[in-house]
Amino acid sequence: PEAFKVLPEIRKLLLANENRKAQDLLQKNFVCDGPGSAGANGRNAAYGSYQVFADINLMFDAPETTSYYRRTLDLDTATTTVRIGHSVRESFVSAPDHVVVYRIKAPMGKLSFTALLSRKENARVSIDGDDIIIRGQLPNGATGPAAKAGGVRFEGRARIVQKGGSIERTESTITVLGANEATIYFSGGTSMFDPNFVQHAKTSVQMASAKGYTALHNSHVIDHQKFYRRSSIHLPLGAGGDQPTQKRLEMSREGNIDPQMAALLFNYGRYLLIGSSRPDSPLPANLQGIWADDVQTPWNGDFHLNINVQMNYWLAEVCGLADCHLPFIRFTQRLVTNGSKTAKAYYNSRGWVAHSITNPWLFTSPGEGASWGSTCTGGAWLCEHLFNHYDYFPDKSYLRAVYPTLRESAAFYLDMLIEEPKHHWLVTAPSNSPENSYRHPTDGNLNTCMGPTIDMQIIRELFTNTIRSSKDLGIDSELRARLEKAVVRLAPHQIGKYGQLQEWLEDYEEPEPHHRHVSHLYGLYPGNQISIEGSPELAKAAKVTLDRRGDDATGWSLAWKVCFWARLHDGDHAAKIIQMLIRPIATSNGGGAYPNLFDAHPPFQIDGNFGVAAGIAEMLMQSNGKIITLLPALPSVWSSEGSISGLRAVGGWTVDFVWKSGKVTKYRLVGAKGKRVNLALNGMRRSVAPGDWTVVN
Ligand code: FUC
Repeated sequence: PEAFKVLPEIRKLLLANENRKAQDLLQKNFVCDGPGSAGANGRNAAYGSYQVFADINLMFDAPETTSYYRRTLDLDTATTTVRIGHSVRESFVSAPDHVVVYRIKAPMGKLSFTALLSRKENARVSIDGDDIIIRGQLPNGATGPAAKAGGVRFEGRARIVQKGGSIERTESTITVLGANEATIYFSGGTSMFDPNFVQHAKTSVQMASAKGYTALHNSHVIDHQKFYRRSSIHLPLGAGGDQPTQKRLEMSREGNIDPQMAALLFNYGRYLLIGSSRPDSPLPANLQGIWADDVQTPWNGDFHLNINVQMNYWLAEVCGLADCHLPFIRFTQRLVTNGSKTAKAYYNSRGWVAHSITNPWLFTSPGEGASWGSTCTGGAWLCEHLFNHYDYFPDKSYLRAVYPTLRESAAFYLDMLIEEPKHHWLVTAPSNSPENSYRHPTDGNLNTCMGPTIDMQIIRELFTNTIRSSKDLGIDSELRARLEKAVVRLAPHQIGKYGQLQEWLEDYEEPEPHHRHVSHLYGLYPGNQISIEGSPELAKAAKVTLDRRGDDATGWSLAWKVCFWARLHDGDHAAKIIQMLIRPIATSNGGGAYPNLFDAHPPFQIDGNFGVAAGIAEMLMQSNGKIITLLPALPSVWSSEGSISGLRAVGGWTVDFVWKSGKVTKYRLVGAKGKRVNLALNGMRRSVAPGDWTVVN
């Protein structure tokens, strides 16, 4: 709680170029109180771990021996189907009815199985009337008497309704005998956000079983398609389009060109966001979305703030899922209270700050390791999402609600920035370029530094957005004036000795030139500070940086590179990286895809799935508030023909278009009446108003 007392000393050392000593002092003091994320093993610590609720196990009496097996996930109806011989199993998760539904149909009364609920730890199973119940409580990570109260409580129940045959119950299982059909309804909840979770699970199961499979499925499909059908994509058909996904991955590895695989990735990303971040979800999508399959999820299935959780939401606005962005926006607002305490304790600053990791309990301190855990722009990066939501669909009442979060973040940096001695630029100190190290001329390899490029880019954007917000709202002119003075004094982009964009304030050598983080290209994507047209020198330097980093990487890093190459208008390079992102993981040493297309860091991390969907959108359309560009980075293998509809552009536009032989043949822009926007297509520019389809000659 008194870390701020050593802050002057750390800064003094950094200003004197004594970076090793500064880092040593930081390591001792700029860490959290307690075990933090417990070395990414936090399920029994206060930090916790996102975890699987329970498994439903079905043990079949007479498993069919068959050569016919087909398993599908229909993205348009969000329904999975498994056909084994003559039996069919279908399942879906219904948001409107709060249930998991699983139906098995078998011919001629041949269906016999025993169902049970299970969980590795912290749970008990019992029968309550018609239902199997699983309930329990997680530890709270406390020691001594405080441990007794325990942590999150949970309860779920499953009901089975059969047609034909009979049902038998033991103390903890339900057996179906000789049925034609059986449907399992499961609902569960936790005490975390719902004090009535027990009753709600019970009511949901009762109501769902009364409503029945078909009616539930209808409501589910209507609800899902409200989101899913907002955009659609068509890319040229390649060989392999009708093969199972796993086979298509293998064929792609062998060099087969299958452009529709990218269409599938685009749709899958949207599907996953709709499934894991509904407008009313209490939490944003975590490192695995919601698809944890164990009690100790990798990295606790938490929210990493140095790329991961942000990447989860890169597709939200552009793909027409702005309302799925809301859980993340609300979560960011909720960080402010703890973040203000952290700002005081570590920096004696006003405003709020969050560092590299956070969790459902709104952790904002540095992590337990200062080298990775003390990045000080985690919270500011989140603020970009708050502003983007406004930029895509300007709505002043929304801006008014989120503005305090931006203002307080900006206030933090106004207090914490210091002047570096060489150029008198304003810089963060202490900080680091996320997870990467540099070679100090005399002190060896280090992380701790002043003013890494990414910090400067994020703060420049935060200040600019706060200035614009205060203008749009007509408030806070005094703060605005301070921000306007400070923003021009932030350390600028610098080009280093290799022609690369510098990652640090000094042109240090890198011990790991192929490091997965490419933080200093934040300004290229998702930021808008580097562009081919606006800053060609910097765009060139960004390209050198990417070439020096190399193409190969793991999950999210590959997805980020797709976005970078799209912004550099090199569609072929972006397509090449997509090809790497779908390498079957079994044969890849680095990143790739699991047979169900989950992205592999490895292990499974969902950010890459979301990031690549955003990258594909970026290859087809880019917008920055000044101009909308169609087909900025169309790879030659997609150029023969294609179409996309329902993309959203900054300023409240919906964009549909069709192309043939690499040229846009028609487009349609929907936007507010009376508005105009600049549109770039086929090497031309025109100012357009909202309207119906326009054919391009
Ligand atoms: C960041 C990355 C790691 C991993 C973790 C969850 O810290 O550097 O590679 O993705 O988040």
